[in-house]
Amino acid sequence: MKFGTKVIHAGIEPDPTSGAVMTPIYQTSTYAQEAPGKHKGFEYARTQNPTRSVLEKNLAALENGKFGICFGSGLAAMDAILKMLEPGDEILSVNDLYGGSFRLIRAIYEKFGLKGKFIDMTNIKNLEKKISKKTKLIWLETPTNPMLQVVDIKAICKIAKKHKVKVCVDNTFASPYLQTPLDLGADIVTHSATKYLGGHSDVVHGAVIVKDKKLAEQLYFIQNASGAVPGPQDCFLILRGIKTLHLRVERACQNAWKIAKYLRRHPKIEKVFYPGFKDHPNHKIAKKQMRDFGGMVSFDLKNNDVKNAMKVLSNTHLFTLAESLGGVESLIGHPASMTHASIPREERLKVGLTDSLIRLSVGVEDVNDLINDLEKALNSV
Ligand code: P1T
Repeated sequence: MKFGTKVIHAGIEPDPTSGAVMTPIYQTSTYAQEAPGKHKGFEYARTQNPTRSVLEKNLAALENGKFGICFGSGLAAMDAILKMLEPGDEILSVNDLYGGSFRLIRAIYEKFGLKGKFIDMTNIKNLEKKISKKTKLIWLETPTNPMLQVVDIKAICKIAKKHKVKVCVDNTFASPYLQTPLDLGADIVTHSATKYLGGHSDVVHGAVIVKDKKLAEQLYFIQNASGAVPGPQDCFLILRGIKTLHLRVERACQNAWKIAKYLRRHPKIEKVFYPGFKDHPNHKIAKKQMRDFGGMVSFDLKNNDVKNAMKVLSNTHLFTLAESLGGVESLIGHPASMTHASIPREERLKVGLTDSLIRLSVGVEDVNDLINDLEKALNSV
């Protein structure tokens, strides 16, 4: 099955009890048993839910994995992955990542004896230097949030395998339409399904996808034992969003390209971060491992002028000033005060995340209207 067919059909059959073509929302917390232990595979809705099961199968197919495991948010999904580790274990992570992911490692898991090290993995030598006997997990985001660095998943997995270290890729920014890390050797893929998978900014949800049965068993165990599960209506919304994933992401990529090129020509702009540009430092690897360059664009104004950045952020009308990304509507954000406020300033500055950086999540509107909107906002500077 090709991707555009999988999004609509993989794991999805008409409902066995009614023939409903769309997966019903099984809004129930429990299931009748004929006799103790004699049931239809569903006992209690934290453990299993038919709406969630369909979504889990669909997600597994999209990522070319075997098992999907759903959670109440992207961070709940990450939390479950980290719970597979033991005190004393070390996580090597990319040094540019979503602020909440950084915070989960630093402010929660370090208390329980895990150690997080955040390094520049665009240079593979850094990884080879830092990997040790204690390293048990490599955490990748690619493209990264918000600097849009791209790391070489295949090369990193090769090193990780040599050291028997698991690799998890947060595939939120790319979506499985643009990139399937399990095909490149990753052990685990995770998503904030709140973003491109859901696609309509109306649900918070997380997912993990793996190929390996043992890993899946551990994750299903944690899903049930810790209980951070999504409700059936949220699963329904993600299933519905996924049906147009390929169409939405394709258009977002086209729009983002045009906007990135427009911004780059603009005299008030110092730098545009977009992996599609030939002179982006990771362009070659992005071209190799992704099917297109994504719908996210970041940029900095001349002289890193914070006051001017605030003017731009306050003067768009189609681009809504808001956290999040990956919806049909375009959003504009200020990572330093919004999505990445939990990362210490000196850490942010090391990766180029200045106080004036602006991040765009480009939606699927008419691109000329979007460019006009940015033009007007830039005129306010
Ligand atoms: O918000 P939640 O569904 O819990 O997902 C967390 C998360 C995980 N991974 C990445 C790469 C993310 O970008 C996010 C959430 N990010 C935003 C809300 C944002 O605006 O960047």
